[in-house]
Amino acid sequence: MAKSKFEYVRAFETDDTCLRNCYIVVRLDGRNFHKFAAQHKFTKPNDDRALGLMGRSACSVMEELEDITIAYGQSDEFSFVFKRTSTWFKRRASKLMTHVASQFSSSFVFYWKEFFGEQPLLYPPGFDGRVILYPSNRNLRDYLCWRQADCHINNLYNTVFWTLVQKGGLTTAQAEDRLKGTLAADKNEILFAEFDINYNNEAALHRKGTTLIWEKRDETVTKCMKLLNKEEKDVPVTRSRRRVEAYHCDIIGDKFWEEHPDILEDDN
Ligand code: DGT
Ligand code: MG
Ligand code: MG
Ligand code: MG
Ligand code: MG
Repeated sequence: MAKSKFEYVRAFETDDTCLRNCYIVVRLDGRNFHKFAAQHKFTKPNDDRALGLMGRSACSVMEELEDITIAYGQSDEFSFVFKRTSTWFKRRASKLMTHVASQFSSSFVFYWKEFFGEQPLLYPPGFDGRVILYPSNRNLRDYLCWRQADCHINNLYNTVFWTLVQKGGLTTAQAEDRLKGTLAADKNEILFAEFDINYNNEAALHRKGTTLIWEKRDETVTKCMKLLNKEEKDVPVTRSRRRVEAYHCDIIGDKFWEEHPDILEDDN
């Protein structure tokens, strides 16, 4: 086929193929959600509508795109892990990242009403994306540990901070002062001693974030079958279906990974 004289511009495209054998992680983060949360009156420190919408949008990403085996989200961010053997879009980083970001953003708007009801979406939200490659199972697990530890640190701080303000009557400046230099144990103690709150009893969604994985479920439906003697009979038919399941559990320890051995592929 004849080529136009303009074809040469294609050669300016750079190769951004992700290294083979590596897990490909795409992390999205809400653009300027400090303002977005304030304008949409998110409850502090956690807004379950917003967290639910983030999870629903991430679920849509997993269902619509190929080869994502696990996703983890907290606050205004979500990380998606493509299996290390994925060849989707020839492993081109820009293709994977932009598909994740656009599918997530459009879902966030599409499902807004399911979570916020009549409260209007005031302007179109955006999400940035980045791609990170992890060559070993340990590296990938440590990445997810890092995000869940971040969730824990921020949530413990925010829980004490807003309890001091909302229940303790402190100003935000006073609460900030009070928490300066405190360790995790001090924060737990403030909650327990002064407000009778056991941090471990706070919602798992807030303490642990959201982990999405694929799970096989047996689904039984009743089908009407014609028998050889032309009689009809209702018979149960069981099929195995794959669906995205949400967990709000610890993913730092070994338990979760032992219970879901299919998420990680062998290191060799
Ligand atoms: P960025 O990511 O650099 O464009 O800027 P931000 O403002 O998105 O900053 P980031 O991502 O470090 O922090 C997330 C912000 O989103 C933080 O200000 C708190 C807010 N946010 C996230 N989830 C909730 C929530 O459930 N409730 C409330 N009130 N705020 C939330
Ligand atoms: Mg953000
Ligand atoms: Mg963030
Ligand atoms: Mg096209
Ligand atoms: Mg389950």
